[in-house]
Amino acid sequence: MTSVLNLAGSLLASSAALWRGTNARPAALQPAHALKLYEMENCPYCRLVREVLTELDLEVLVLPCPKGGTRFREEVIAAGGKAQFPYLVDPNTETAMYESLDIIEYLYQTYAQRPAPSRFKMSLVDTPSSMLASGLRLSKGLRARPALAAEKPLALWSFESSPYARPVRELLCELELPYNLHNIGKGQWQDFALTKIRDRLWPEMAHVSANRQTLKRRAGKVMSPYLEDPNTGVAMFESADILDYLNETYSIC
Ligand SMILES: N[C@@H](CCC(=O)N[C@@H](CS)C(=O)NCC(=O)O)C(=O)O
Repeated sequence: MTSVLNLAGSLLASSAALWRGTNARPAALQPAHALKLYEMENCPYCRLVREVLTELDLEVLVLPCPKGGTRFREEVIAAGGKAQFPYLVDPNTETAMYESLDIIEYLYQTYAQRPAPSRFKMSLVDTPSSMLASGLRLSKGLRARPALAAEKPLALWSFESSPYARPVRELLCELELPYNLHNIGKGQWQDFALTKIRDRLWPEMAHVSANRQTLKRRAGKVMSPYLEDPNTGVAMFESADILDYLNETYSIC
């Protein structure tokens, strides 16, 4: 099992962030090519952007830039002039930008065709609560650790507030492993039931979210996190198994 303390801390962090990044109301448009997000897992501003990516159900390639990282930080400095995160690149519109609130506004304007959350609320409620969530995770998901590079990006199926997925994202960040993030935010009330119970009660249930449907087809059930590694052919559920796999395969300390 993922250590109980780690999981309890992750649960507290999701609560501190007021469980934003749980529900999905898909954007009206989907980007033809995945967005790219340069970020650090435990950066409070990056969390705000990831919450919106879950809420809008947008596909994104995450390029982890932990402190001391050497793989993707230079790309941001070369493109934007400074090492500041989050940094979003949208290949569909040839747009690139810093600043979490600008990125959120851009995502709503471009893909959701509905208003973004008010800047007032974002500044007074969302940002401080995201800072509290980061404080609770201390240095997890913030500093680079020596690791082998992955030739191809991994794929992670999760939603932002998932307490089990957070430790996996933290490790992916520390190991600077890029990954395609397939958001599986909750789109209907049955999604709040535990996977086993839901599958027993409604075995034929049609998921409303496209990513949930795809995950069910690919892996037989919908549960967060689910990791696929195209470099080794490995695919697995269970956060503790995923953490062991990533450490054994990529960590070199
Ligand atoms: N106002 C910016 C603040 C972003 C920011 O301060 N990010 C920190 C991480 S939390 C950063 O990039 N620090 C530079 C570094 O870690 O190298 C936003 O909302 O995006």
